[in-house]
Amino acid sequence: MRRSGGPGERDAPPSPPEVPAAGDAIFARASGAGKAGVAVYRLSGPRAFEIAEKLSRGKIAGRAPRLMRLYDPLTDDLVDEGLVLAFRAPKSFTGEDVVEFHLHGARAVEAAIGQAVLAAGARLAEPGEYARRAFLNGRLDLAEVEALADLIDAETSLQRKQALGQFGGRLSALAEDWKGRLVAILAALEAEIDFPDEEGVPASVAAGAGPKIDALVGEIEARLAGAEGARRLREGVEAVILGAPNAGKSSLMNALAGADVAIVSPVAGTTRDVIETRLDLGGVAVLLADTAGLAAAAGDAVEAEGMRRALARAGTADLRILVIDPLANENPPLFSSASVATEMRGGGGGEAPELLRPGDLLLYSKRDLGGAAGGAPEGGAAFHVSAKTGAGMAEFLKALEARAHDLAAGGEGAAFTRLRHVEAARRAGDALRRARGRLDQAAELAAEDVRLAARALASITGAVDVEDVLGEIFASFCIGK
Ligand SMILES: Nc1nc2c(ncn2[C@@H]2O[C@H](COP(=O)(O)OP(=O)(O)OP(=O)(O)O)[C@@H](O)[C@H]2O)c(=O)[nH]1
Ligand SMILES: [Mg+2]
Repeated sequence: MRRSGGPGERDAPPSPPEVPAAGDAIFARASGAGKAGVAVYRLSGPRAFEIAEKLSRGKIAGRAPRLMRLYDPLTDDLVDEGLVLAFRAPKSFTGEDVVEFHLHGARAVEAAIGQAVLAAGARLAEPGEYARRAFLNGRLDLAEVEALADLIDAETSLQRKQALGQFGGRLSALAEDWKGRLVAILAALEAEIDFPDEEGVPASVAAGAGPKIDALVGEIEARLAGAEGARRLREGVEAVILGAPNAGKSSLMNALAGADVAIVSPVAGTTRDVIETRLDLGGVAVLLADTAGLAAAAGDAVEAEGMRRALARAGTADLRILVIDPLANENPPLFSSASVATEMRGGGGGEAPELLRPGDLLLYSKRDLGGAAGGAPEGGAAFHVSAKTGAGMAEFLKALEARAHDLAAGGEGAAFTRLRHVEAARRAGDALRRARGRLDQAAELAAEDVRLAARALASITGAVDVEDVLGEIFASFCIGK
């Protein structure tokens, strides 16, 4: 249900990504924005050393850092004093000559150094342009570029480990290995096509290639099975808090976040929008959403829209937390959303998806006020907590963390961390299954399918067929990366 897009989505050809001139020397701040003790600036391009020397008035040489004074070549103003490091091509991040300036992290220095290098002949880098050059110069393949973006974005320990594994070439090595095996199968098939008269060849080729293709399909499928956990780990597990108005949803959200994220009030219908916060639960990022209360009937159009959004989020989330106030009269029977959805449609019939799914959590609230906790949903667990006193919260938090880890299971060491990888692997698997079916009848057709599969796998590392995704991947970087 998460999958989107039919074949029609591919109709519009992607506009060609703008490729900036590769020969320019590009300049940007590599460290984070704002005031800091030290800021790192990078200059990359064939003329990087020459441009840097216009500022340093001295020789830019080896990697050993040198303390240098930098001047604006137009005004002769002293810009700052700092460390200068030189990386000679191809042994640099971009594969080009690179000069790094480690200067004082003042905004005024940033402005001055920028002006000075521009005057000396550099231009400002586009977002992701350093990584793009690293890719084009063969320093990083596409899977590694993506992993670098993930590492920069990593917020939790497991996200960091996942990104580092990928950056270390886990997926690249796998894709290369698979591709190598396909090339060997292809060579055998082509021998059969080129020398059809050799006695006994067809049977032997089919016999030899068949099990090899089967083995590969099996490996690809095994890796695909871990892709969902990997995606959840990378993007964060989506959890949503649901319940009747005033059930204590926002109070729960605030208690979990340890901050006043959402407004809490005794007025039913306080929360109307979806409010999000991020939690780090034992290394798994959880994107927690608080929602508008689900009432049997909406008071006004805004409340109705709030309920619609809550139900929509419930449908797409990885985990639902249903909050029930045991003392309240209005606790809509939410074990199945059918009743809620039906009432929201004004009593109209029709199919509605289940609201709760196996593994979802049920939370009885306001334990400090008394009341009795009810049962647990099928395949899930129930808790009785007080957001006010914290009673029961530790136990609930432990269960929430365990669920989040279950949902992201295998993600840390997974090969396919992005939809792009999954789609390429699926294309390869489909082509191989087709090849398998044609092996006995038409070796030419089977060979063509094996070739398609190899191409699909090659697109993972960016060896072929990637022009249309390049722009998208590099645009996800900010300037200076
Ligand atoms: N005593 C007690 N009161 C609570 C607890 N949790 C929430 N409340 C109170 O219940 C009322 C509703 O709390 P909210 O957290 O705003 O409930 P909600 O489910 O977000 O409500 P809506 O946004 O209106 O749907 C407020 O007056 C809270 O102070 C609790 O654990 N103990
Ligand atoms: Mg609320």
